[in-house]
Amino acid sequence: MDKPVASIVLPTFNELENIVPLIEELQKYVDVPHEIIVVDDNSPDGTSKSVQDFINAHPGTTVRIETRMSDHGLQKSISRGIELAQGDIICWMDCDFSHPPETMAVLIRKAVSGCEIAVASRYVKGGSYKRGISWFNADESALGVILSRLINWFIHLALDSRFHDYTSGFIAIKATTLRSLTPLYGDYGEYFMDLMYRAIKNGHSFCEIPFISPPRRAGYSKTGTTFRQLFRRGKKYLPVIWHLWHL
Ligand SMILES: Nc1nc2c(ncn2[C@@H]2O[C@H](COP(=O)(O)OP(=O)(O)O)[C@@H](O)[C@H]2O)c(=O)[nH]1
Ligand SMILES: [Mg+2]
Repeated sequence: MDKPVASIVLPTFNELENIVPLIEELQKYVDVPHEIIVVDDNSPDGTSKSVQDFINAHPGTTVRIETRMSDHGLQKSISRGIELAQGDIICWMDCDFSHPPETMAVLIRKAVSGCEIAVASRYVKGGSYKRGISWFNADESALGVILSRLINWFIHLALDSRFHDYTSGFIAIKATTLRSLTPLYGDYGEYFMDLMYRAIKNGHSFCEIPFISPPRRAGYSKTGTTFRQLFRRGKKYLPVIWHLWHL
């Protein structure tokens, strides 16, 4: 294929039941020439093999699989996808259907029409969560939603209040802009806060698209949903906020 307009990076760890349906839905909704780069951290559930089987069954497909055998991690996987990406617009999202594929198509359309950094947001008018039922231990628990809101509210006040969803991780960004802001720093959700704050501080423009985040469709959250797991994750944000505050 000619150079793709958009490169969609899909970081996965144990997303066997979600990844091929997600690829198929992205192909249905995204209406510009694009490539899809799955970056899998050698998931024990066979995520990489299922993508390889999909590629074998679709000769000429623009889907690629990159299986990382060591040095695992979400941000490192996204960074590897960025290195491989050939499009003028680079995108990434979670692969559990909590980030709807039709919203990715909207982000790409925004980026194509000139928005430098298009981010899908739960915290602008029209955005929200579809709640899980239980407070504790259920996937996408209400507790997790409340802690995410609290973290975002705090970051929003402490850093730049023009931007709303600092832990979104659902983005389509002009490749030249992104490459001026890499390497990414941070391990899990913090990298996104760091990226967006530096982007805004450096004068890059952005637009925020509301989306409603449903619970993951299948499989398990890697963050965890108990108070202890969420607290352990949330506490990693504090030193990053402190660092960014002093930039
Ligand atoms: N490659 C890679 N992907 C990861 C890793 N951890 C999580 N992911 C992916 O990152 C996305 C968000 O993870 P998820 O488990 O839904 O976390 P949560 O939304 O915070 O509960 C999903 O696409 C995961 O498959 C990792 O260590 N490596
Ligand atoms: Mg998730």
